[in-house]
Amino acid sequence: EDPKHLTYEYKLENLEHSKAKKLLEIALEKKSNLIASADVLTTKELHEFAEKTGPHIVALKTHMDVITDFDYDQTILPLIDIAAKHNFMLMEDRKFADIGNTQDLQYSYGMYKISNWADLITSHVIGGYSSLDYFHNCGVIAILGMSSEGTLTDKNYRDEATKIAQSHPNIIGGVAQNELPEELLLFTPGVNMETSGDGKGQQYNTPDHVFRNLHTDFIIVGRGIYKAENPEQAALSYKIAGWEAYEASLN
Ligand code: S5P
Repeated sequence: EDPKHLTYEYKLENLEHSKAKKLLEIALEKKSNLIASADVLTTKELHEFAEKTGPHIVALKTHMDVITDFDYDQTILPLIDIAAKHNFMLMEDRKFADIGNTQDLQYSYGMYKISNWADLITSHVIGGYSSLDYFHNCGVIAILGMSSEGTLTDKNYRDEATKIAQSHPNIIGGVAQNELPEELLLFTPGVNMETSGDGKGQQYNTPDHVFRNLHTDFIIVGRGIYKAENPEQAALSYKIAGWEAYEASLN
């Protein structure tokens, strides 16, 4: 009988994109499916958070546009070194949502120069298939379904967006709250072991729920880690919970 959840080994063999392979290799090596969301406001906090959580995560997800003292050399260059030291990937949660030409500019220019350093980026697919053509040298994670209350990503939208994600060679997976076709990696935010919401529309599930019911591949955890009293310990707890939930979902 086929296991319900496909293994990381199977996906590593079957997926083509180098960034998808790299992510799966790190997952197997670290026994981790945890992506920590570093939604902090200063360069110092970002670097400290990356150092503390680095050993336990496969990727660090950022919103660089909330870093109040952002400076390319001060913020990005040390972060690249920390990522190399602890072997995790950098994922900029930019959620592009424009025409191809504008996304091309936003990806490579401005202060953030995302294309220089991000291994993974998030993008809406609202602009259609060819709006995604300019994201070279990174793995694109399509926003297919959102975790927030009242989101407009209804079934029809998700189905159409998923078709684009399946057919576009730059896309390695999707952010969603539902199961995806096996050729797409599934990234699930809205994960917290302590609480079911944040009073601002966010809706949380446990690691166990998202592996068992959605067959997710990677959990994305923000406040559950960076707001914890001991973020390093919290990262380790989510890493262990995520890996155990993955293993349990194979049976
Ligand atoms: O549907 C989504 C998609 C994303 S990428 N819901 C989300 O919450 N996210 C992001 O995941 C969000 O922008 C934030 O950075 C993180 C969740 O953070 P938390 O503090 O609620 O765990």
